[in-house]
Amino acid sequence: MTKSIVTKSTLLMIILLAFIACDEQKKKRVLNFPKTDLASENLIPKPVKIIPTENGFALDEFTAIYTSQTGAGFEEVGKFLAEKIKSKTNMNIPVNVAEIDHMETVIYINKSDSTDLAQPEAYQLYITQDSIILNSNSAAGAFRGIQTIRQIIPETSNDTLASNPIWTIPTGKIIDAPQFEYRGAMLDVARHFFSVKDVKKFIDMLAYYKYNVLHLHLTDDQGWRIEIKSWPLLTEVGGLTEVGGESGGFYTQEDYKEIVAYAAEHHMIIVPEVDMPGHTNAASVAYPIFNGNGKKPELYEGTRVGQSTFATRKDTLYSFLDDVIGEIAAMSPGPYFHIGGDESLVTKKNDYIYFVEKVEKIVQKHNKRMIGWDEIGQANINSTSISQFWRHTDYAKDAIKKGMKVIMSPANRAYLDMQYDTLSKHGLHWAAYIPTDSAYNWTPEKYKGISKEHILGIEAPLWSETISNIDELEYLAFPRAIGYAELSWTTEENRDWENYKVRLANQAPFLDRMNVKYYASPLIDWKKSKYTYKEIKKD
Ligand code: TNX
Repeated sequence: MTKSIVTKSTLLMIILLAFIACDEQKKKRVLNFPKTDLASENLIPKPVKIIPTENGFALDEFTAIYTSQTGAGFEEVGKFLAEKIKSKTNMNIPVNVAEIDHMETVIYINKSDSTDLAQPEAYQLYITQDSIILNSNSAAGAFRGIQTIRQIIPETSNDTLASNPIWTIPTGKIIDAPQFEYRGAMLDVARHFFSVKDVKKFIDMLAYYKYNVLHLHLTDDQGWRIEIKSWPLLTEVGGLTEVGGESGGFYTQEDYKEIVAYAAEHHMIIVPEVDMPGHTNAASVAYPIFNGNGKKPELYEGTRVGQSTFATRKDTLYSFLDDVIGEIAAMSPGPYFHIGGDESLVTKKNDYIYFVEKVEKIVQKHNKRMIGWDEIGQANINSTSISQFWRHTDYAKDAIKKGMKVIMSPANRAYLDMQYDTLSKHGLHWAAYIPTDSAYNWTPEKYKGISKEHILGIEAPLWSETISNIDELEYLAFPRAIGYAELSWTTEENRDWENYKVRLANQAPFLDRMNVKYYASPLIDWKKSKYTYKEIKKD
């Protein structure tokens, strides 16, 4: 087994070296490229450094992909790239095929141990006329690198002297790595349920912009959306409803595993959230013994918050939660488990603190780091737990005093469910109106005096009180989620609204090809858009 791997990878290496060395053969075609400029490509997020060399690499039917055979996951990254090239250009590019009749250009995805690439998810691209070499230390870094390649393949082929269609890629060098290790979006599947297919499409879009986290808000007053085998009524009863009176829905454990696996193929993790001790009406309808608000729980389809609580002093509650957290943790390979903890308005403060401290232990027992909304900063919890800052600066700072890291999601800047302006078809505006520029134009690295060293990353939450299908989801998420991708990845000195705005305008052909029903903000001069601002105003 080992022997055959070595033989195969040696063979590929020989082919590659022969290819790189053999100049005579390669120059068979005279390609008439206009001068290119890698630096003016519409890359989002903007890379750390781009050094253009003004030539062209020809991606065409004579291109082949080779990958490291020894680095775990590299071949899959190569296959992923081939699949995306196929859907953009309709060409079948071979991956790690040893014998090719007529090969002109090569994309080589290489595992490199260079110290330049020590930072997680770092990658470097060297693009010359006949080869693209993508170096990374890990498959995750290589995966981020191929998103850059995808973004610089033009939407259409160009005319050259060659007889076959050619997609010209500008030559040069790109050096890149993310500024934050946690780059997330959240989807609330509790207020309205979204199918596995919808979630996968959202993952497709997020991965293209180098996100690595999708947080799923799996439970709330209006619905419980994840099957728990040891407590079946959670979904059988608690999954029946959603906001507005439509029937709800839930993920079976198989569905959830399918989402987790799909995320993993995109080098993303799922952060599962069970929101508690408030936001627990659906669970309490299923198992009234855990209800702590003194009222008879009934299924709820409205949008008020802060009415429900678990009975936090009941010991049986914690064996129930041990089962729930245990089952979900076992299906979630990521390091985090989110316990919610927000807006527990009818839980007494002492009871709330008691609850968070007990639940932290359960989360740790299942080998996960606890994340909670910023209110958890009131409890005496461990420095390995994480506070998600959404509203209360003081609580976030309390968490920092305990040595905890913070995820930045301030509602007035980072909430995808806030309306763009007074004309927005969907969304709320309790925290702010967030037009496309104000979503981008802020500095999460030093927001409200929280400094970068305390920040794990950024997350843009999409609450679903006002949206019930994928088109509405996309209207609120895009284009703003593209801006949050850049805030998470690109450092402050490398960001600039005027420059970003042009790159964003040029995402339109991709968004249209993906059939994403984005909001065509009038602040952006969209390159080509099916949806005009006038059309939006008319509905
Ligand atoms: C506040 S943000 C909430 C959610 C709502 C959201 C609507 C947070 C931790 N809690 O329950 O869905 O506002 O914008």
